[in-house]
Amino acid sequence: MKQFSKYLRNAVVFLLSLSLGLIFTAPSEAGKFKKEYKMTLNVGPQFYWGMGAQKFADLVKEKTNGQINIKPYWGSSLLKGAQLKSPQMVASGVIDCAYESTINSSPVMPEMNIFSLPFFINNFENLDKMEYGETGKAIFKVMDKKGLVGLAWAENGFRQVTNSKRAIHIPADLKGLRLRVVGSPIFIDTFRQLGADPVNMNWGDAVTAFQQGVVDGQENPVGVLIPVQIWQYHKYSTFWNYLVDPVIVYWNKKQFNAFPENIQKAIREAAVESARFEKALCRAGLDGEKSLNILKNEFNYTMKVPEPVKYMESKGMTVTFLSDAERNAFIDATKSLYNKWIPKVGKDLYEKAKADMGK
Ligand code: X2X
Repeated sequence: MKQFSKYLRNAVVFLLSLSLGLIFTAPSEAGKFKKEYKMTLNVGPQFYWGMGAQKFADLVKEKTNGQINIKPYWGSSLLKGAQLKSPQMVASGVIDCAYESTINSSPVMPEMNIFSLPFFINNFENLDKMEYGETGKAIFKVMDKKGLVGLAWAENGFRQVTNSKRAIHIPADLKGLRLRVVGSPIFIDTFRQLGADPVNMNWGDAVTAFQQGVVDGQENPVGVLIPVQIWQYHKYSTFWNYLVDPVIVYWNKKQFNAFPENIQKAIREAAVESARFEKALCRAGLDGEKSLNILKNEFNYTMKVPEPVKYMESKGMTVTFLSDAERNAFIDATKSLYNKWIPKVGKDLYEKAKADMGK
């Protein structure tokens, strides 16, 4: 009798797990997806942008009931640090998806330089108007032609200059400073125009260059400056919002379009939700209470550095903000770059961006 009830119990457990298995993995779905989807990004998990990418991977897993597993490859490790190669690699399908900066895509898609025109966008409001307006649509179209599906707008942020020599108020203060910049040509053009001595370097090499004092300075947003503890190398920072670096969540087009609709929907939603979180991290303390409240109320997340400027000052940095006159001096000094760069960006796109911003 005892033996029989044990048999019966085992049979019931077996049948139950079989039916559960059938419910959760319909046989037609089995084996349909890769074990791992590779995601590239240029920074590590401790950066705000990296935290957003991790959230994307987590949300995709959750929203697809574990069917789609994304593995982040930090620090452009799949590209051996060559941060400007991500769009080609995702377009060719060697890498499945990316949580990548527009700067890093701009050599392949020159239209992305719209965000790098010096002193063009100025603030978060203008940026949002562009991303969610005609400019954003046009950029996603450009990506589509390259074999990429744009899923959401995240952020690296408005870039601020830091250096070990002096506070920068006017273009003359930049004279002769050796500055590490990203290998996207508009950066070399801009800093040469301003009288500095810019040098191209991948981010992976840049940190070593800061440590060794090979360069005097660099430029990056607070979402990078704080995690990398820039005060260890540079005492001075000028918050000039001279250009902005959005991050786009994107996927190989062929692969994305082959996903069933419910998977596509889940991935899109995860991209948008993670980007909202990530943008709020990057803007926290720079847009009043707005992003801090988004983090608290929507994501139950308390920002570790709610006041980035004060925090950098508390680490011994001198943070400079430009007066209108100082700002105008930079605008005048970089104006001529527009003649060269608007044709590369495309006059149409430039006009769309101006219209989006109401300029
Ligand atoms: O290389 C940079 O400066 C960084 C980390 O901001 C980008 O990837 C564009």
